Amino acid sequence: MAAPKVDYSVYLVTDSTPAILGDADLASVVEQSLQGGVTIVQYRDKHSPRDHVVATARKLHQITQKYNVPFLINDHVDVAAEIGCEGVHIGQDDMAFEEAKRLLGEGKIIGITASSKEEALKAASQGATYLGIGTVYATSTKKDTKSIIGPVGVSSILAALAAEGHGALPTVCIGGVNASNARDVMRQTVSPRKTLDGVAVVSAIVAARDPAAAAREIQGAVIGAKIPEVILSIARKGPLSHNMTNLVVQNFAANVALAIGASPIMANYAEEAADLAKLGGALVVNMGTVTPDGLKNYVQALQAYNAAKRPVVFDPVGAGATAVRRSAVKTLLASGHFTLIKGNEGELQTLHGVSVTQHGVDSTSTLSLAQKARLARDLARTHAAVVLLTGKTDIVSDGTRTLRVDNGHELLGMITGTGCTLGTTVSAALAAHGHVDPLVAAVAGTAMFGVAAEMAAARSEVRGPGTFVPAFLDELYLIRKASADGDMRWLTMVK
Ligand code: 3NM
Ligand code: MG
Repeated sequence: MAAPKVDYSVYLVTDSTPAILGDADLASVVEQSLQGGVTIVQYRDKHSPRDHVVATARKLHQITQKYNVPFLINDHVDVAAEIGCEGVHIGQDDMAFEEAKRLLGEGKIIGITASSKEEALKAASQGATYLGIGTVYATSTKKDTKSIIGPVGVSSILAALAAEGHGALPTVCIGGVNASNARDVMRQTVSPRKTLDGVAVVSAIVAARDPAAAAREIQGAVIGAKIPEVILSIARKGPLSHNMTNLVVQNFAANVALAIGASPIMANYAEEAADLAKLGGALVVNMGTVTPDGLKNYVQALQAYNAAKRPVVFDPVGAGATAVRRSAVKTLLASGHFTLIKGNEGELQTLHGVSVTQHGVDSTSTLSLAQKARLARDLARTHAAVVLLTGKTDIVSDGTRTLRVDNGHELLGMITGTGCTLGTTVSAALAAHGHVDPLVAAVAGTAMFGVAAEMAAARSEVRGPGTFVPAFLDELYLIRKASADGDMRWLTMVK
């Protein structure tokens, strides 16, 4: 069996010194940070005696195991071997890679620090599992840091790795990274060839008053920087977006799919679904104009895409509005698995079993942001799906990670089908990138859509909904094109 894929996005390195940890309890800080979304933990302790290191490592490992997060030990390869944790991190002055590998055996993570292209390429060719690249910014946490290389230095190391065939080697950067600059360092090092997988931090989490909140904020910054990868992947693969959608939006949805570089097909006859599912795309089931015959077709198509292991987006339009729709939702959720469920507050409350009065299919909002985040997270867990709760602020959750996207424009609410075409956009993102990370795919599709709306609305020729539509299609297309040309300036608009 292949080793489970490691998520390096929010990499916590611990520090037990009073200057950083203060009088907090390390185990409690680690646990809080895991609740906030830390994805990998390295126990780093340069001062304690060995028996203390062993005892602390065991205790922390028990905690990370509860969260299914890998636990690494800095330097003490023998301790890692003794407690059987997931691996180690070694610096340039520590044990040699081959020796560590021999001590740990197969299947363990061995990360290496690299401060230059030479060190990075050597570690990569030796077989390091990942690289910690630094020191990116000045830090007082580590006294003997070599050189401050900045985001430019990180970029040049990433470029060298990509050029030498190590484009797939995971990388994080380290040194002075915190919740405020994580977004900058990630964005400044984004390239079409190789992007950091995450950031490693010590004081930004260990010394934080609220380690969970710090971890959450860093998570958002890192995921935001992965958006271009998804946009580029849609453009490169041109995936099929198979829409079984309502009569009102078919034309618009097809145009949106084309603008972002996907290949639309509006096919409502489910006999075709098994063939279409083999083409590497994704399905959108939008029940905006549900009929008995339509429902049968949705079920058959859903099952065909499930059988082909291809993504399916569910858009339960007006879910709570009528008895027919409530029953259709039940039938669909019981008939197969949806990769992503997208809806406004009322629709998703209906799915969650809350009875809400919906007037027509338009959205109204009564929940606070925190309540919405909880609703999205709970639904995601119930249906093992990514949930996209749309509204002024969009919320995306996979049950573990919950993020907000604050892009969009009120003109989106003045033309028909923008909710439905967001479903189409996200389906293309899932088709292209869902196998890597469906949450990132959903965030990327949502952000691209919202930013395009803002850019369109800001155009001088746009004076209302009528002029907005063509400008919006243009901006979707221009974002795709700029990204393909390596111009990521639009990313600064992602909120
Ligand atoms: N390694 P903070 S910098 C452990 O450059 C470590 O290799 C570094 O701490 C390197 O996030 C560093 O508090 C400390 O700045 C990073
Ligand atoms: Mg070391």
